[in-house]
Amino acid sequence: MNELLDYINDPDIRKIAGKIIADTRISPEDGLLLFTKAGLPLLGMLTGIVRRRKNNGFAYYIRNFHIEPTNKCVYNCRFCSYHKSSSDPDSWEYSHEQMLEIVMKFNDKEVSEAHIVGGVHPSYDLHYYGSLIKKIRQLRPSLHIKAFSAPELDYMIKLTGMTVEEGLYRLKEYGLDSIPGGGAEIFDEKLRAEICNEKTSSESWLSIHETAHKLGIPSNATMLYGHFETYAHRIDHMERLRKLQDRTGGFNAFIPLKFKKANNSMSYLGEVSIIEDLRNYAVSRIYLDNIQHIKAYWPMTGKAAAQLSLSFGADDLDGTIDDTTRIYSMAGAEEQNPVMTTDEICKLIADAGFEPVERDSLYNRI
Ligand code: V47
Ligand code: SF4
Repeated sequence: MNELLDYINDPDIRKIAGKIIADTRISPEDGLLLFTKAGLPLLGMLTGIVRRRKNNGFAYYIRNFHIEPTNKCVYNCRFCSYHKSSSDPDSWEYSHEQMLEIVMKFNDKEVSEAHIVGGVHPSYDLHYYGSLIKKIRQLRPSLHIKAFSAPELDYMIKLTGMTVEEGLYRLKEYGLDSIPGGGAEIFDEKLRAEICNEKTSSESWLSIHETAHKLGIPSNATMLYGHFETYAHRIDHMERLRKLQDRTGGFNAFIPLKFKKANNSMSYLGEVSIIEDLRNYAVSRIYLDNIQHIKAYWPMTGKAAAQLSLSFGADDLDGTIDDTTRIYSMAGAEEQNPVMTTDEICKLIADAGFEPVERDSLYNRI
């Protein structure tokens, strides 16, 4: 392994590579240097070491489906292609019955997770969503319910007049199992004010996840990249997550979300290249040494890029999805009807040189 160090000319990068090989935590300054000075081939080798150490040659997937209760949203994030105002003819809001019908469509299918997220609806409170979860649980008791991003939770809990702790406790009683990673965007306050001024602050996002972890509700974390942010903003974002994870250990996975340009008011920015995506996966895998899994969400990346990301730190491709999400197709993703059979997902993983492992929501092998 030390031979690898002999080929690195830059003394700063050689020192950081030494730390990575020795399994020593890298600093924010090191993270920034990796982003700015390390070439992609070297990042691939270094992240390969970390990935093997953490997840061997395994690549995980899950049989899941999404429910998107509504695309009506009280907020107006500039990057979002999904939300609509209540008066918009393209807006929707499903009744409980309609959402239970979606669950029943999977009656004869082996699915282990329902992922429920949508817009922040102006009038749906915690009890509206809590009773939905309870009905889903009655219908399919073994299903893991991963639901509601921190901004949705923040709003529905406030509407009900509870504290975050009371609200999350109540939702857990209703049957909530875990929380997805959405709404984190980018934590830098100045940048956040430019792209999603109105919604849940970075401090609140982190505090909602910390409270959830303390109540025994695990969660995921995301980062929206490829817009106005600098590498320093990305490192700052990951540093805040790494610190929280040191305290709680409650994050299961980190999911980098690349800004997609279609149908939103930041379209003029365009999209970053796949090289940038791979660099970002690699540095994330190295930096977030206390988060076990890095997810490449294939409905967003496309199948080929997700496959490639497995060699740059990602170890999880999310799931079969079964054409139940619109968030990324509305933002211009190439997968307009995201669906993959388990055979397809396994082949995709095996073709990339990894061993497919079906998992449950908590990454237990099925
Ligand atoms: O928070 C919205 C993002 C997120 C765009 O936890 C956009 O397993 C790119 O969080 N370009 C919601 N991104 C999706 C999400 C998620 C997805 C998959 C798995 C999990 C998980 C969580 O989508 C939002 C926002 O960051 N988003 N618009 C866009 N134009
Ligand atoms: Fe609403 Fe979420 Fe879209 Fe923001 S990203 S406008 S909170 S649906």
